Amino acid sequence: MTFQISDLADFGWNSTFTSQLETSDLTSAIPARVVAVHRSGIRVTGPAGDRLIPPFISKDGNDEMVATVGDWLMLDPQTFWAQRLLRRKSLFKRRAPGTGRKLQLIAANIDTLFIVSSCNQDFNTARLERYLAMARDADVTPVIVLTKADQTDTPEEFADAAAKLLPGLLVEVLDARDPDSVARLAVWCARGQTVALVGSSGVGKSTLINTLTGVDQIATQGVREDDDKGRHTTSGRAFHRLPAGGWLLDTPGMRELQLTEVRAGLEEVFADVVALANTCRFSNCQHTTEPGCAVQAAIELGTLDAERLRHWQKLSAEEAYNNENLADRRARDKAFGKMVKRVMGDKRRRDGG
Ligand SMILES: Nc1nc2c(ncn2[C@@H]2O[C@H](COP(=O)(O)OP(=O)(O)OP(=O)(O)O)[C@@H](O)[C@H]2O)c(=O)[nH]1
Ligand SMILES: [Mg+2]
Ligand SMILES: [Zn+2]
Repeated sequence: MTFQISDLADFGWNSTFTSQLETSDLTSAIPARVVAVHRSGIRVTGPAGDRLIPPFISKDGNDEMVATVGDWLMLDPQTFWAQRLLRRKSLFKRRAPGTGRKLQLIAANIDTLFIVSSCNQDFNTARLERYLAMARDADVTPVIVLTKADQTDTPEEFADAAAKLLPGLLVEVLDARDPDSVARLAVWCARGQTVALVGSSGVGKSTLINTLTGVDQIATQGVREDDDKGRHTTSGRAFHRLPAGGWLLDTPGMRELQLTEVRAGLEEVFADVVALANTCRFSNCQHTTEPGCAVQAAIELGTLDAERLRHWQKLSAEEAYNNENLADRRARDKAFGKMVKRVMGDKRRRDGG
């Protein structure tokens, strides 16, 4: 069996992958896209249909060379076994919590990440920066989507504040329930494109998915409230077909993505601050009251916003904490416990107890 490259775009294939094909692939292999990974095998889809294939084990032992949702595999046309994993355009991954800190691959080959927030108290530039760093780290194009435009008199103020976070950042303000409004996202949802969403609870992700797909297939908060059987779990399917021809990837892993391993992304989003920090007199400068601190100098000059420095420090600290080995953390907590006990003991002795 052979395939037509033109049929592949229906499954999110784009030129990134065509460039990786070898002449022999055109007759001796079939591309298939991973839609789910189970312990027993991989569920794939593509021009050759849907099927469950054996797990893909790469020969080079690299822990990133494991198939994850969104990956493209080249299958043997007779046995349908995966022969090769195509190089990814993007990859969301995280370190599992625990001492081993095993690498977990969340999703591959997402083209656009819709970072969803709303025009209300959920709007928080520090959180948006965190998601932007995550997108950068994964090599995915971020688009800020601000929902509930209908619930504010000043949607442009929210849009402006978001747009300031990165030069050239794309921001869309809309009513997630209104198809005409959501149509603004269509350019990213076209054939050959894969999108994913992140954002806090209640910002309208499910509402947006329903409007984008044109089908009421995802439980929204409203539905959940009406459901007297209790919690309404969001549907288990990872891939949703979009009428514009693209795919929307919605996995539990994406939903739970935390800020981990985003140092590179953070450094890009805060490139100006990092550049300044590199010119401080002391390499271990904390940018508070040290002499020769280029960061404080810039704040005084008004070329750097003090808030921006605060965000950078907060996110860097959080990132460092997330990446700290759990064993180190336990050791530190234990040392802290001992210190508390000692201090309490000293106090009791002093008090004559
Ligand atoms: N007025 C208005 N309401 C919205 C909009 N977007 C979402 N909502 C409402 O906000 C509530 C929460 O929306 P959901 O789509 O369930 O939010 P979610 O992001 O999926 O939340 P989780 O599943 O908990 O993560 C629902 O009652 C929606 O109808 C919007 O643009 N305008
Ligand atoms: Mg939801
Ligand atoms: Zn400094």
